[in-house]
Amino acid sequence: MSKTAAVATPIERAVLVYINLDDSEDSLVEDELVGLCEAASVEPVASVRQRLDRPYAKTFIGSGKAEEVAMMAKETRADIILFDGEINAVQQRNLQEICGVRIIDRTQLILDIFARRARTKEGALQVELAQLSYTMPKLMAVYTQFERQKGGIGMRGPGETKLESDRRLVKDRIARLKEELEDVRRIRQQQRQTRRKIPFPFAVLVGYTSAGKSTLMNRVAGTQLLADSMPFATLDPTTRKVELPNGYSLFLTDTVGFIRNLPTNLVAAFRATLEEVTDADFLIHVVDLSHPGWESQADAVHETLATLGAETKPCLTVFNKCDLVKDHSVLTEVVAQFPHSVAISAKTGLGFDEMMQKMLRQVRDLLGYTKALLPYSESNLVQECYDYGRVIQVDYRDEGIYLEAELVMEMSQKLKKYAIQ
Ligand SMILES: Nc1nc2c(ncn2[C@@H]2O[C@H](COP(=O)(O)OP(=O)(O)OP(=O)(O)O)[C@@H](O)[C@H]2O)c(=O)[nH]1
Ligand SMILES: [Mg+2]
Repeated sequence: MSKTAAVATPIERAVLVYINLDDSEDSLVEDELVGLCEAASVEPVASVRQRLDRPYAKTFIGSGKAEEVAMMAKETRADIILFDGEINAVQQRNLQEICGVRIIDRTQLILDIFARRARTKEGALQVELAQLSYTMPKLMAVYTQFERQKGGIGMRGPGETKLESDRRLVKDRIARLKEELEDVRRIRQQQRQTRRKIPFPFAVLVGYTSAGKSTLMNRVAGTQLLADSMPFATLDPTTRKVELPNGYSLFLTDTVGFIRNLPTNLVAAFRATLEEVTDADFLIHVVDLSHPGWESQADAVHETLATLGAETKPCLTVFNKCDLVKDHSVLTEVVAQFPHSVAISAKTGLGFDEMMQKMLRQVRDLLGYTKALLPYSESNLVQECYDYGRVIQVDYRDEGIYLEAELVMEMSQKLKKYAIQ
């Protein structure tokens, strides 16, 4: 980190509060939160745990536990208390009163990391919308509470007016951001439509954050995207053409990673970016096989894909970081267990030939093999076939133009009435 960046982002000391029920997940949950802290310049100074199947309405954790956390925060001179869950407005206010320091939840921490990573206008707009949509209900809850006590002593005057105007400001800003993002979306849609004219399928790299998507992209597409062990290194999508064997090509997009328990309004705010996923012809799901929790990470990815309505898309599962997996039988096992999967190392290039062959297979599945006899009056279709696929043979015969080609779906539909066996 550069000196100026270090000065600009003072480290905040935090007491971490875990609430997961399943003790077998303790180290995974802890490692993940600590990783998020590191990415947000937060230094964990102590941690507490209370196993809860559902949070308490008023204080999230039990009131006794809240007192304990408050003591701990005081003893460790913590700046914040960070909860590994989603805290609502009432709980946040009550906890803040008990503990006397700022209360932050996991979503706010993630949003903070996103805000640090946002480099493009689109990224910045999306992060701001997510932050405000997350803050808005909290602000509303506070406001409604004051509203209910209207007329009570101390409840009249500037305090209330300020809340009301703050609420309106936030609302206006949200509306503006949504409009601006709608423009971004339209431009992205146009770009995708233009790309659609190119006769190659589109694939998107999806996966848990830090699975190795950008590292894979850099190796297959020659990009120099930031690949970093910190979570959410990538925020904005990048698309590049990738050459496959036998003259086939593919357009590949690297985009933001997923994490478990992503709030839906956060996913919604990233709609412009995530439409790359819903629009793709197929997905390449990168899994970090060296991670002890890879299975639950893969589940979290499937859940997010379902939220996006992309769970039924064709998918190639790429088990990555195989250079770190000591037991080689694990590799053969997982590949045998998961249909359409391959084991690789994006770092060393291990397994890349096989992965490229699998990508090729997916691409060929998407191109329909067509044999047709076109009337000479439709000879313009021949050129279109060159544009929208791979022409294998053209023969100008007496009875018409004989054509054999592999074509994108729209094009093979167009030739359907001239198709021959
Ligand atoms: N040993 C090993 N490390 C890898 C491999 N692939 C990626 N990494 C490392 O894993 C870390 C995360 O890699 P990225 O490529 O940034 O992962 P990502 O999926 O793009 O992550 P986000 O953009 O944060 O979602 C980096 O430190 C990489 O160097 C691999 O095959 N083997
Ligand atoms: Mg990345």
